[in-house]
Amino acid sequence: MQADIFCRVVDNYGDIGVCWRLARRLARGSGWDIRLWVDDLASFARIQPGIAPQAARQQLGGVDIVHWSDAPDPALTARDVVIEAFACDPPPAFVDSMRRVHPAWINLEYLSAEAWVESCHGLPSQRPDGLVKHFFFPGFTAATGGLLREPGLSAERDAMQSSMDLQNGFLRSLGVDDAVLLRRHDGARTVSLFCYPTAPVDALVQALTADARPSVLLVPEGVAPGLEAACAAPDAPPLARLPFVAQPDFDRLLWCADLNFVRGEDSFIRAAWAARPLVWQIYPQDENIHLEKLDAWLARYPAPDSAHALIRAWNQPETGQTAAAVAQALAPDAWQAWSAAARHWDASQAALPDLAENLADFCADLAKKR
Ligand code: TRH
Repeated sequence: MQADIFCRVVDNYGDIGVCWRLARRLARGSGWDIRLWVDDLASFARIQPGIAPQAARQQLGGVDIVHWSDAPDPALTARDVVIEAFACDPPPAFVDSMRRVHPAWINLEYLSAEAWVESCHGLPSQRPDGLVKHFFFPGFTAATGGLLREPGLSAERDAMQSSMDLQNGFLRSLGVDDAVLLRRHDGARTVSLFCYPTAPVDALVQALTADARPSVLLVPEGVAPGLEAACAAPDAPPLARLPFVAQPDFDRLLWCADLNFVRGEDSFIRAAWAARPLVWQIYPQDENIHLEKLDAWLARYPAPDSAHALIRAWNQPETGQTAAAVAQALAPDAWQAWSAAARHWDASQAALPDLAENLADFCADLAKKR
């Protein structure tokens, strides 16, 4: 199959994060010839070392990367499949070329746990010009498009999580100093934090400082800039700042942590695949629409009430509940229950076909009907 994936970076890193992961998964896993069109190569370069932000065209990871500029190369025309991520509208000239070949046209939607997704997944939209666009919804059930998960992920994760030396060697390679690694070795809880500026991080630091079990914090550079001040308090957890790393190393970071605070869409799913307790900060939307999406996911997430309460507090900092909620969720019995639920959540999701397999099958079916 020859496919074009179109990605417009709205903000943050999730749009390119999802598209890059999908492109690599289809190129490597399904052997597709993938052309990935990206408008903002600077954001791409932040999460993928080796990306040249000025290059009109480059190859990386078996993917042909096209800078989606205002004047796309007219020689680049539609082939078998067009994947439009998050309704980003491919260039008009490219859509003209689609009218000549009538490719499978997929609109890859944002992830939601809401029930209506199942009834919309896979539906066609017939356009006046004769082209048909199909809506492909990621999701948590077999009645959706599923979630991206590479084969062999569980085994690689289990190997790393079973070895403190492997983990500390990896963290040392990211610049984490020996004092922090020693604390981990002595049983400190490792907390990773990837959040939006609105997250109540001071309350988190306060609760971790008060907790019987010491913690260490691993935080990417630029995230929660006020954290250095909060962690300067007596007995506060030491803070290790990390560089932005490529997605496979970001996965390894999540696997090294006991508790992962994540955000958006892609890191949220990658933390689930770490099979460890996670706190999700959902991408904020107007009129609190994001809280409905959060509740829809919490209804599926089999963690104890104390974990649900912490996740809600984290997404509604104005309620001032975070510090108390952290203490309750980390209490030994609650923590054990949450850890078991995290393993169950990963295993139950791992049993479903991954999004790339579902997408490849979906496009193969469409090709048969052409
Ligand atoms: O960056 P985000 O907040 O992106 C968001 C969401 O995708 C949201 O759905 C979307 O509406 C909004 O953008 C526009 O969070 P997310 O989804 O976790 O994407 C971050 C990506 O960055 C993810 O693929 C992981 C990757 N990453 C790395 O590869 N290395 C790193 O060091 C870090 C910190 C992140």
